[in-house]
Amino acid sequence: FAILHDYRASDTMQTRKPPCRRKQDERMCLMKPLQKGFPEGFLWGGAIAANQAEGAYDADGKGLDISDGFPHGIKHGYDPELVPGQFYPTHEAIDFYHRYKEDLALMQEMGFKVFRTSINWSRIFPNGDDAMPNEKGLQYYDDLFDEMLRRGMQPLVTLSHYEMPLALATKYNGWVDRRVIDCFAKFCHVCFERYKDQVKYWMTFNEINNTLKLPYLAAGMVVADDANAPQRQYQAAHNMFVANALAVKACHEMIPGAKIGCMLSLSTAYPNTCRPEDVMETYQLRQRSLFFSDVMLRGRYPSYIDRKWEELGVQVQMEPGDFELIAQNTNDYLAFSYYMTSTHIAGMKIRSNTGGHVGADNPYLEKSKWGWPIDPVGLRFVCNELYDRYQKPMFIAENGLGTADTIDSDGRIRDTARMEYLKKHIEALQQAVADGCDIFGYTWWGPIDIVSAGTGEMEKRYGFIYVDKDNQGNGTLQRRKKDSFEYYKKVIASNGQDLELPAED
Ligand code: BGP
Repeated sequence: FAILHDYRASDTMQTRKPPCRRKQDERMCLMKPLQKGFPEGFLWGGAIAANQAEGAYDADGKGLDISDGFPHGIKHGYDPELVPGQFYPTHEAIDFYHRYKEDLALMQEMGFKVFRTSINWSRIFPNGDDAMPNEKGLQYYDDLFDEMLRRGMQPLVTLSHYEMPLALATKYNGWVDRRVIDCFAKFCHVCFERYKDQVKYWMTFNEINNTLKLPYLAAGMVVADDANAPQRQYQAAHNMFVANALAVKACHEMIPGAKIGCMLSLSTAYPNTCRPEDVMETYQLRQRSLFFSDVMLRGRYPSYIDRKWEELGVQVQMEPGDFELIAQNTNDYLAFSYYMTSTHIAGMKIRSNTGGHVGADNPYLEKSKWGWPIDPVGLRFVCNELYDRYQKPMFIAENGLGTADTIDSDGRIRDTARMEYLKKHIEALQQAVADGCDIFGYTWWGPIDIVSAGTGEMEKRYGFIYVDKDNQGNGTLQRRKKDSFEYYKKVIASNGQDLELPAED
């Protein structure tokens, strides 16, 4: 990546070159100098998803998407019929659709270099398989990306963040059906053509590995879990791999210099004990996730999947040319979300939420108010694990703390826990960079409060900016800075060097 080459060639770096003491050390001198701080040009920013922030769920020709029918978050079942009078959190969300200028001005004030959001597929193709795209939807993102650029932020765009048009999900059972590949390829083509001058950083599917854990959410699979679930999930995964490869190919052909990543949920699990069975099974659990990046970054199916499929009775339908396409069109970088770690005991039921695996408690870790264990060292561990495995540039696309915030009588929001979480995770990231991991950006999840994907709550807040809205939909939608706003601003201004927390008052 250009920015990475730039920083390695910079003067500051050259002055840190280790001295050659002995002749045999000369070989060492050819190695790149140790990266201490964050590289110059590091992309600091924040990330949201269209469906969790925009609202305007039926404005300007938008169709329903898979997130629109859930009163309590998108993992809690599926209902294509909207019930009159029922409150649906995504329908208004924080009205980012109409207020993005005000919100991006605040992001600019914090010094954001990058802003990650998604293009809601159902704004562009309301039914997913329409003959023509919806111009009003296209225009909205045109204006949005222009505004980001005007404010000094690179748009980082997710093409599919839990927003499949509902019509495709019901007609085809989501990604289980190969015909969805053409619909997605057309959507990508339209986006690349329209935004090729504005967007240089792309990613295909948000947390694609959730296809095995939260299949409705990640793959639009409306048919409930049953004995055939693994067959359908792996079939959906293959279809998404083909679609991913087509998107990579089109992106490279249509937008010279653009980078397109894959994106996974890579919060991890440790073995609960040193019992070899726990260790082995935890490793296999990790393979369930890394299977996805193995295919998309290495360009081939890993050998361990044959046995897995045989045990599960899975037979994935593939077409001639699929392997070549996947092999020739691997992603440029690995983006991932990291929230927490859990622990695994051999034989335990595998459960997940939007933060990752939900396993057995780790006595060494504290938990957030929503029960997510807080583990900054785990972030360093995961970065090392992934860089050792792929040697591809990495982007931390989501990391954050969802918690309850209250406004004090003086009008301030003292979100100390959020600042502590941020500080510790940036320190861990800095360690990972010093370990040699090639990391080019970090986007805090939910820099402004948005709707929770997992539970549909507003009051599970991640933001540096508070939004006046509660879980029932009451509130003025007024924005207000929390204490963490100034803190993140300082972190960015110092390129991750000044992490000192403000004195409590
Ligand atoms: C990730 C999703 C995001 C986001 C985040 C936090 O899995 O990519 O969309 O929502 O989790 O989860 P939640 O909103 O449930 O707290």
